[in-house]
Amino acid sequence: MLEKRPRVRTLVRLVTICVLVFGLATFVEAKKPRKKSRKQKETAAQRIARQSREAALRQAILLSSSQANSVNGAMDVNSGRDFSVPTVASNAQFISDPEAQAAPITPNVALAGQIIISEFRLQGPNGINDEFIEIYNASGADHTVAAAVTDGSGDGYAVVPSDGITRCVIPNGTVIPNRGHFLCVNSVGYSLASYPAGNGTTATGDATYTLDIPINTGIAIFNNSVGGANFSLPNRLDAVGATTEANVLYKEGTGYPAITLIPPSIDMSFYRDTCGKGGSITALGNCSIETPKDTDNNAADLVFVDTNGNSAGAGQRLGAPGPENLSSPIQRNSSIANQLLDPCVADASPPNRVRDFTSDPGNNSTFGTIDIRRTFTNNTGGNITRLRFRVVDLTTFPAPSGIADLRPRTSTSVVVTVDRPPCGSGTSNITVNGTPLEQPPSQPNGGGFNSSLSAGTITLGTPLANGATIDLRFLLGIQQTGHFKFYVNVETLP
Ligand SMILES: [Ca+2]
Ligand SMILES: [Ca+2]
Ligand SMILES: [Ca+2]
Repeated sequence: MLEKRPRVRTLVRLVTICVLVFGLATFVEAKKPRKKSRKQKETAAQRIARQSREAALRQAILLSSSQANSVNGAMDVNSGRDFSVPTVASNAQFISDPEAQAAPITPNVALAGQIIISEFRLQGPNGINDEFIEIYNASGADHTVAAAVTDGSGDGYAVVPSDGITRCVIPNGTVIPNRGHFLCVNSVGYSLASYPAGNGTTATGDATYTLDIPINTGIAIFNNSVGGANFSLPNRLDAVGATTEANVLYKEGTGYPAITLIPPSIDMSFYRDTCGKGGSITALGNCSIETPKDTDNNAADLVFVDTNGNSAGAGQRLGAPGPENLSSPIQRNSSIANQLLDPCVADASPPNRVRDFTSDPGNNSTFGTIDIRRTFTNNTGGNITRLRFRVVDLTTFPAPSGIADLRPRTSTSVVVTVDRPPCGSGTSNITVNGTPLEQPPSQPNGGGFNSSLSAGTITLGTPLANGATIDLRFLLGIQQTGHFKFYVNVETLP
């Protein structure tokens, strides 16, 4: 169970050196344009996929970071870069090709690494059947499922553990949006069906099964559902398995560290690193990626979290499962700009950041809170009907001395006085909306890695129009002072 860390620092040290930089990442790859002749060899579908990848690469993450020894953070331009996506030479500007867009798209079978297992667990507080397997479209474009081998009966891509018995099939014709998800759950025990997803929907399974998958068992996704010899390495799209999994077809590399201790009711998950630090609590500085990491080495790619910060043999850090399905919001870091709530004031000063020293142990804030406020702008080109933020990197439990132990908390709206440009010409009062911590899973210790916080005022009925802004706050309880970081991915609908 989570334990409070000894209070070894003096109150003087409460004047923590917390530096937060909330930087929008705008990554622009500035290589020279490719020669025209090479482009002309692409099929229409390949060109669309390439353009989508290029657009995605230009969008980068944002979030916040801390710098180890500075007191005043500055606006930092960060770029999340996904090394798992094939690098494509990019023109500086996205140039649409009407002919290509208009051409009929023939479904293409996914290649290895394009449709991957992005998160899973094989046990939960509801018992051995409290399982889910989340699939992610990493292809760089919307993907229409098209099995490589068919037998005419329910064809699609199969999710299969190492017993060889198919648990879920993603049916042919299913469209998984670019960076979208498909969720496979064990309907006997799955306990996270009410975790928020899209507009009025929750994280229910897109497909279900009922046969238990034992803990540490390897799981693969294949480009067909025919089975037998067709469940082979050439037909494998991705796999995740523990070091104890004997069948190498169902893991990548030597496997993730096997879970050796399973405390009762552990609300755990393995998810693919989406920051590039492997779930490190102490590594400061910017994230190097913003999409799920897949280097075909489970041990390096997967991060273990649970809501009590247990040490179960596979890594220890406070965090939460976050199952996503076809209806869930999609990461759009590049389309949502952010800036200081009050650009006339430094980012570490009120109202952009407020440090409250009031001890509130009951709310995971023994040493008070920090409250980070930002203004977000919708640059997607259309209405946003859902907006939430997923924690991809932070300092939290169990943080060593000198590193802050932060607990993302539910916040409610507050009225704040701001200056705003033209600076010094008068102030105004604005409402800064809260961001509730999304549950379940129950997070009695506060949020952590992979937790999500929602901008609840943005809905189908009250969307955020293109070009419109919303002022939001992120409330973080402090259980130990020190240097900190806090990075999130932005997820939206549509
Ligand atoms: Ca199980
Ligand atoms: Ca892989
Ligand atoms: Ca997830």
